[in-house]
Amino acid sequence: MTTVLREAPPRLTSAVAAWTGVLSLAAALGAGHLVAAFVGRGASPYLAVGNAAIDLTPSWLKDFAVSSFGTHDKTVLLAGMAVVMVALAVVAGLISRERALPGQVVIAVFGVLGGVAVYGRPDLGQLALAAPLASLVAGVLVFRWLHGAALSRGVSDSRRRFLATAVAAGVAGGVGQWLGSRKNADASRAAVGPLTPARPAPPVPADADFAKLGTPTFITPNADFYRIDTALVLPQVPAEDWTLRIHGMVDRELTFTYADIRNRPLVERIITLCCVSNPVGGPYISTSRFLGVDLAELLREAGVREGAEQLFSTSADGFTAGTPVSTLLEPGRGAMLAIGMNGEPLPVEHGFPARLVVPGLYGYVSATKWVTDLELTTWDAKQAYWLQRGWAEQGPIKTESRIDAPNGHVAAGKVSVAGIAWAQHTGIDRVEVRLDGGPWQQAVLSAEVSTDTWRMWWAEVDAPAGSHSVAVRATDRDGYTQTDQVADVVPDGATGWHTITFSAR
Ligand SMILES: Nc1nc2c(c(=O)[nH]1)N[C@H]1C(S)=C(S)[C@@H](COP(=O)(O)O)O[C@H]1N2
Ligand SMILES: [Mo]
Repeated sequence: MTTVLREAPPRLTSAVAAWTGVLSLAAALGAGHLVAAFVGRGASPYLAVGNAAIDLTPSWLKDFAVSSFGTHDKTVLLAGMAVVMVALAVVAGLISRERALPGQVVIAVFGVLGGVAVYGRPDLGQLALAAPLASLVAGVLVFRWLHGAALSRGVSDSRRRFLATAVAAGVAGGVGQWLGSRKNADASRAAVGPLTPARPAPPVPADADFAKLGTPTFITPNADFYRIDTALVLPQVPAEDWTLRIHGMVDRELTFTYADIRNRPLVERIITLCCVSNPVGGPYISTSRFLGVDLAELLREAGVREGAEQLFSTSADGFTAGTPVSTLLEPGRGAMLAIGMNGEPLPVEHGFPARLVVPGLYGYVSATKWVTDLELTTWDAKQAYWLQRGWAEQGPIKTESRIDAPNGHVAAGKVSVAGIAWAQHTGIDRVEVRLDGGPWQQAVLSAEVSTDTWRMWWAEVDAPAGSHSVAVRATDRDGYTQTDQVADVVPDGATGWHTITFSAR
C-alpha cells in the first residue's frame, strides 16, 4: 500500500489576498483615468460607469437621491460606487487565495462593464474605448503580478510590488486628473470678453426683494444659482469649437457658430428658472439676467414647417429636451438661446457656451445646457430624456409659493413671515398666509419686475408664546389659487401649500 502525501497548496493570507484585489483595482482605475485624459474625460471607467448608472437609475431612485442629497447626489453616487468597487475587489482577492484566475476574471468583468458604459455614451467616440481597455489590461496583469509575488516570492519582494503598484496607480490617476482638467473650457470662457446687450434688461428696483426679512435676493448670484443636470463630468465645450445646428422640419437648415450668435444684437431678459423636481418648499428655483438671442427669431429664420410640434434639443453630452413649438413661437414668450448670465459668459456648469431658457416651462422640457442641436419634429417621432423616464411631455411651471422666514425661534408677538411666489409668464396676483389654520391674511408683494420672474412677499402675524404653524398660498393672474392637494414632483411638478412650524417665546 502506498501513501501519497499531499502537501497543502500554498495560499495567500486573507489580508494579502484582499490587498491584491484592492491594489489591482487601483491600478485599473489609475490606468483608465490616465488614458481617458487623452481620449475623453468621461471615458474614465469610474466616471463612465457612474454616468451609465445615472442614465439607468429609475425615476423613483433619482427622486430619492435628489430629495435626500440635493445637488450632492452625484458625490453620493461616486462615493457609493467607490465603496461597492472596493468591496468587490476585496471579494476578488479572497476568492483567489490559491490561484489568480478567479480574481482576474472578476477584474476583467469590471473592465468589460466599463467598456459597455463608455460605448453607451453619446458624447464619446470609439477611441474612448481605449480607457476601459487600459483598465482591463492593467487590472488583470497587475493582479497576476501581485498574486505571483505574494505566493512564491519573499515577503519583502512582495511588499515592494504592492507598494510600487499603489504609487503607480496614484501617479497615473493624478496625472490623468491633471491632464484632463487642463482640457476644460475655462480658457475659452475667459477669452470671450465682454458681452454687451443691445437691449439690456431694465434695472432691478430696490424693492424687488425682501432680503432683509429673509427672502432670497431678487437676482441669484451665479455661484448660488441652483444646478440640476445628469452630467457627472461637466461637458467642456470651447466656444471656438461650438456650433448650433437647426434642422428637421424647416425650410432651410441653419448652422451658427459662437461668433455668429454673439455678433447679433443681444437681448437681456430676467427670468426665474425652476426645476420640476423642486418639492413644495424646495430650493431648485433661481433668477438671473440671461443674455442671448431670441429663440423664436432663429426658428423663423430657419422657417418652421407646418406640422412641427416639438423642438427637440440635444446637448453636447447627449441630454435631450422636447419643447412645444407652439409655446416657443407664441408672441412675447421670450424664449432665448442664452450665452450670458448676470453680465458674464454662461458659467460652465450652467451650459457654456450656450443654453436654452424658456420662460414659464420647467427646465427638463426646455432649458438644455451645452446645447448643440435643435431639431423641429413631432411628438411621435422622438422622446426626450425625461419623457423616456416617465415624466410628462408638457411641463408648464405650476403656480407655487414658499416660506423662507421665520426660520427657527422668534420672539413672541408680531412675527414677520416672508418668502417667494412664482407663476412664470402669468404673474402673481396675491399671496396669503395663515397662522395655525386661522383666517387667510393677505401678504404685501414686492415690486413686480416682470411676469417671468418670482415675486417676494411679506406679512406680519400675531404669534403668542408657543409653537405655531404658518401656511402660504398664491393666486396667479389667471385667477388660479394654489391647491392644497399634495402632488409629488413626478410626473409634472409638485403641488400643495408650503407649511412651516416655528416657536415663539
Ligand atoms: N445638458 C443638460 N441640460 C439640462 C439638464 C441636463 O441634465 N443636461 N437638466 C435640465 C433641468 S432638469 C433643469 S431644471 C435645468 C437646470 O438648469 P441650471 O442647472 O442652470 O439651474 O437645466 C436643464 N438642462
Ligand atoms: Mo429640472
